[in-house]
Amino acid sequence: MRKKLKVFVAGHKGMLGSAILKKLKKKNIFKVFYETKKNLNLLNQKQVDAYFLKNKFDIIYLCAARVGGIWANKIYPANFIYENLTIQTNVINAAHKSKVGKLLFIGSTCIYPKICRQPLKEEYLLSSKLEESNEPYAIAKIAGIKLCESFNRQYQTDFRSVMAPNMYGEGDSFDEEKSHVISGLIGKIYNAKINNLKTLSVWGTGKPIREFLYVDDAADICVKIMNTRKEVFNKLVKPNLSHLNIGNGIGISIKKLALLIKNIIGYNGKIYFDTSYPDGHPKKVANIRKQTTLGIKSKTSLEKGIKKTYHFYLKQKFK
Ligand code: GFB
Repeated sequence: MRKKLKVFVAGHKGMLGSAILKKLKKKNIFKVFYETKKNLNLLNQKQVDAYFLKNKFDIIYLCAARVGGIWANKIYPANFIYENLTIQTNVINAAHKSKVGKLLFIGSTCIYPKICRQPLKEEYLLSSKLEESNEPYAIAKIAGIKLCESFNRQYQTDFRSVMAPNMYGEGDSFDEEKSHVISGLIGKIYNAKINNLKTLSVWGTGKPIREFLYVDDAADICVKIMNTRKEVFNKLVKPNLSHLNIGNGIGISIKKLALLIKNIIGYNGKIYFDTSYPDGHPKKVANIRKQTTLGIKSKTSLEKGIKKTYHFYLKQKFK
């Protein structure tokens, strides 16, 4: 019987980490490891080094991060840059020191410039100024890509980076202030409906365009990318341009998104746009030609994904 590969999922409680964990557990070729924050503080380099040296993992999914929507990024910039830089530095360095075979680093398409040709190609990275609203987070994630790249160049490690669009789905946070737009609007619109509110505020102008990836599809794409042989993966990237966009390449305006969620929830009040809130990136839609070359694609339509997320929200609320 072939020895099972030892896989560590850092951030297994998060939306993407829990979806990847669920997927990996279904395959019986992996022995999957994960730890609570109490047992393993990823901000503590000594703890991370000791844990990795003790377990000698074959594969690592680095899903642990400080994440949040546009407003969370505005009010907690220090947390976003410090925690993401520290966690990724500790994990990637310890992965090298403990000779981990393969690591996946996950970032988002906010790494691309504020004003940029669309759809966003990997080579547009660092071609001009970043979007102010999430610059600390974006700089941390760009540093994470460069960390993986530099270890690969110097030590021939196989540390891969994928940049996802806005993800949503089961396990998302629905906190009005800190959440991303889909989960934020689901909570707000549901409350407006049950409280019979006449109007509902949507932040910004409603004009920005976003690409949304359902979290189970994101997990499926991540696992498939990690199962891709190194020589096949390395044909798609360059030593100093090693990240890959993942997603579905489909954009929708925030206004159309809000109307879609309003119809799914069955809210009949009026939507107005509160421009005292920022818009963020005018447009963030990824060019996913490299992902497509691998024959990997997302399956869940936005409408179906929102309905599943809404049902998860209700289940959570009334459990
Ligand atoms: O998803 P979101 O918070 O983050 O906002 P970003 C997307 C767009 O939706 C912005 C608008 O234009 C928001 O102004 N919006 C409208 C709302 N109503 C709401 C609402 O009720 N809640 C929220 N959250 N937005 C994030 C980055 O940028 O993208 C993160 O800040 C990360 O760091 C993530 O990169 C993927 O898409 O603007």
